[in-house]
Amino acid sequence: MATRDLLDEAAIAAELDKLPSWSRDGAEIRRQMKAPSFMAGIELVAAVARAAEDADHHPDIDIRWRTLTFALSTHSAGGLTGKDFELAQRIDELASAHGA
Ligand code: H2B
Repeated sequence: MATRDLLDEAAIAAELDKLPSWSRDGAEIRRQMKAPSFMAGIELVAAVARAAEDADHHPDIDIRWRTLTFALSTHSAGGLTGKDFELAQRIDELASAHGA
């Protein structure tokens, strides 16, 4: 299980290498995706919300019709931790399962 300890730059770069759909923006990582329909996007957001509750780690979510943007940062630590990369990986799996 990932911790909420801040990762150093080398560790962040190594994690990002494993998640090519995500980009770094300062203290957060972000992925934008397009769902097949508005309702498919909403269902994907609901699945991500359940995963976030299970992980006790919550993304910022922006919904614009079919375009979804997820941003992850560990607010309590003030930056990126293993929790962010663990949830990013789970969001990738859910996105694939929802056709996004
Ligand atoms: N989500 C995110 N992204 N960052 C946090 O620091 C955080 C969270 N803290 N979800 C959690 C909940 C914390 O409030 C609980 C008490 O563990």
